[in-house]
Amino acid sequence: MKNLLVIIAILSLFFSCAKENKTKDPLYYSNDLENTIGWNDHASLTVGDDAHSGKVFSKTTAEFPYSYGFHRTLKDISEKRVKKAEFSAWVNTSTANSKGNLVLAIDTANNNIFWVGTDLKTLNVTPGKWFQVKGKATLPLNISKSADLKVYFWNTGKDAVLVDDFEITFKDL
Ligand SMILES: [Ca+2]
Repeated sequence: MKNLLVIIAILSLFFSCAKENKTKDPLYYSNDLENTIGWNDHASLTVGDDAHSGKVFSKTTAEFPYSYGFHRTLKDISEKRVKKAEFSAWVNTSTANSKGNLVLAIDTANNNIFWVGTDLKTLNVTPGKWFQVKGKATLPLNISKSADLKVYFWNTGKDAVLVDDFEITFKDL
């Protein structure tokens, strides 16, 4: 019994360290949107009991199709070249006809130069139930480091889609 307790203590220490290391990784970003209210003026931010985490989520609609999201210049993400990205968000559709993509886009001042989207229609979606949407991207090597990388949900339908709990992990060269 005593040995078992020691093993449990060691394991819990290991897992708490693993989590801490992840949040300290400069190439890892997460946002549960809980601390955005009052500090970020984004029309989609909504307070309600139906969030995936806490009380705050991003509600996309035909009127406000773009969710709250990530936006950073490539050179500020890493001094080296950003090579890969894995991104995810939790999504809750209101109907079976809800449409949209979880998007990673890279834009210069005037143009979109790279775009990857995970389309809801490729997933087995149950309306009213939170599920995690994931995407992956390998970035082209010839893009300017002053371009902006964005991750967001784009609602392309007529019905509301709720979004919460973003995670992004970059890999650099
Ligand atoms: Ca939340």
